[in-house]
Amino acid sequence: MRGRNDKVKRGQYGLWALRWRVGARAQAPGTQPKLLLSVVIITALTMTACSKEGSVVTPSTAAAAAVVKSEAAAPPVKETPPPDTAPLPQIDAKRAFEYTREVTAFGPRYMGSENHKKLERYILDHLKGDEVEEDAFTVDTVEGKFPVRNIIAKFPGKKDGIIAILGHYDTNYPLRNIGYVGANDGGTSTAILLEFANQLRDESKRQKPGSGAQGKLRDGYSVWLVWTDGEEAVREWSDSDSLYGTRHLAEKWEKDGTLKKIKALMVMDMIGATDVNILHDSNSTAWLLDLIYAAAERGGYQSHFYALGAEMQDDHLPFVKRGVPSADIIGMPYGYNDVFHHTAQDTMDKLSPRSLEIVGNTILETVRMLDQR
Ligand code: 1BN
Ligand code: ZN
Repeated sequence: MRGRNDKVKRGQYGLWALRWRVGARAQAPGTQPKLLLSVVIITALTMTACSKEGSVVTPSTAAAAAVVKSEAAAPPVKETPPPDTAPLPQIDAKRAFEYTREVTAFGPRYMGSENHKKLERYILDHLKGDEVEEDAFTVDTVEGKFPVRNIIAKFPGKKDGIIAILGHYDTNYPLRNIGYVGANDGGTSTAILLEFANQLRDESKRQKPGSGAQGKLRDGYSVWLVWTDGEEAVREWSDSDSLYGTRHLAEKWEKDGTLKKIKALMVMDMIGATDVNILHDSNSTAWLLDLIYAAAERGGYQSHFYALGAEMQDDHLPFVKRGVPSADIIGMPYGYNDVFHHTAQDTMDKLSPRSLEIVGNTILETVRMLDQR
């Protein structure tokens, strides 16, 4: 990305605007090298053809020359894959928005709080009947000890490998007394995962009746949804004061061999702001960002992706550091100049179901595309 675009520094957190060099509108990042490559190939072919034109062609040699020429010009026989006509996945955006409202209505949900416990119960109640694992431990921080709990719902697939989708449910401890409710930051990530769980559950119900497949394995990879805890700092964001839940989970999954099975890991964060802008994060894995962009294009959502870039620290980092293909899908800036982020103004009125739909459909489409690899 850095080599391909002009960056213009903007605002806090080192956000940069990306000005694409090819064409007026943003290009899918993965398409530019291919375009360049085809230009090189076409030029080489044309130059070969031109050098032949210098030789003398007599009537007796004309037919043979024509054959040679047509053979030279014949394109290599290639199997063209059939166009992808699969319907775009469609989440229930109104329902996801209602989940966001219910989660936000608990109030501040910082680690160790009663509201945090209520929210854990709310998530687990939604996952009744699913395969759920909890990763619970205690963390020692500069503000004291806190219980931390990652909640993992597993939707097993026929293919060997895991697609993990993560989103944090905690809100900020330092903001506990200012009426901070984190509608977008914590609320939308919790809600979209609940909606993904509904979709993955329905997927098995939609399997062919009589095939014996209902309620069993999905057609692609296993999908694991992870409601992460302790993403936020308890005092001030730093390597040691942040990402408590995922630092623990990544270490655990490294030890038990899970990390090696993860084909892709995607983090949902602050995805619900009206007219959402998903950042292009340079800490994320390039091919996965490109695939997500291709999925967004299938839905006509690409104008909501990658207009701005930054180097994000988020729940994907502990996995990036261990070589897992990972992407942070984060909507920033949140409000003009990011004014709603980590303030008491992070409330429901700043959000829109349409943004949940755009990001939700794109991520489920990405899962479908990953399943085909
Ligand atoms: C995302 C949501 N983050 C925190 N809450 C990560 C982040 C860290 C975002 C620093 C911006 C700056
Ligand atoms: Zn936050």
